[in-house]
Amino acid sequence: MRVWAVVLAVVLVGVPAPARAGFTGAGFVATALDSAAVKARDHHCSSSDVIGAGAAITGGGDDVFLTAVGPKADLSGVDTAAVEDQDGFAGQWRLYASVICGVAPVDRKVVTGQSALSSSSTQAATATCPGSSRVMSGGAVIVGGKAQVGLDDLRITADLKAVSVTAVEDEDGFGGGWRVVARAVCTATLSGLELVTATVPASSSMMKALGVRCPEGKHLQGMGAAITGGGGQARLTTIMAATDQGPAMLVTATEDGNGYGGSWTLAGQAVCAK
Ligand SMILES: [Ca+2]
Ligand SMILES: [Ca+2]
Ligand SMILES: [Ca+2]
Repeated sequence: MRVWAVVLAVVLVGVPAPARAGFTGAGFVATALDSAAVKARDHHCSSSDVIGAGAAITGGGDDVFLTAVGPKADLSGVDTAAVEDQDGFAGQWRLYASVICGVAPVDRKVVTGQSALSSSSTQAATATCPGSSRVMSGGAVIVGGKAQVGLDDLRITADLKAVSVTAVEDEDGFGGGWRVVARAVCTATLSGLELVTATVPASSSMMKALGVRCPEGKHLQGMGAAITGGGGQARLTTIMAATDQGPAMLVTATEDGNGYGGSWTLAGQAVCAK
């Protein structure tokens, strides 16, 4: 599939580390291709800082949930995890961890928000950047959920002030307690910071995908994605840097195993800066 040709063609973009803060490159690693029920993968930057991160599931179709995506809370690497759904998946699948590397702004700070531990079918958490700082990248983690909660939104607000994460229980629900965590990496010193958002038109197609590119002269710093109208029956499956296409990110989402009759949209977000 062309979408995956784009993902898999991602290459390290190696440019000398600039003295000022900003992007230096992006890359990815993957787990083994097998049918393990739970997978996690870390990734790092060899000679610079983790400034943004993403994740992707391939081969898992509508049977695997993304449960962690984004930079680690201490920014030492990336937080990437996925799990097969409640009735499992016999096929082989892979989890990709995508990292965006650069010279971190000196003032960067990680802010976290989380929902209360409960069995509410939809839960949301927001991480808001303090003062005049704004979001350069974000992340989401589903805690608990036992393979029955899907990621709906890792949304960066239009004013770049916050990361808003929403997750939803699967179609037949989940009786246990779980929570969702939102993570924002914030800075007030990155030059030319802007958010570029693109949206796939509403439809009931089983799978949706799109790429979002930074404007000429700017680099990718972080990524967001959001499903609207999925009724808890569509979930995010890719939020990944695709730097062979220039400074761009790729997002995909898919309906659950028995589909969804409603119409839904998928948005991808690229946080860009000079
Ligand atoms: Ca299944
Ligand atoms: Ca369930
Ligand atoms: Ca369904």
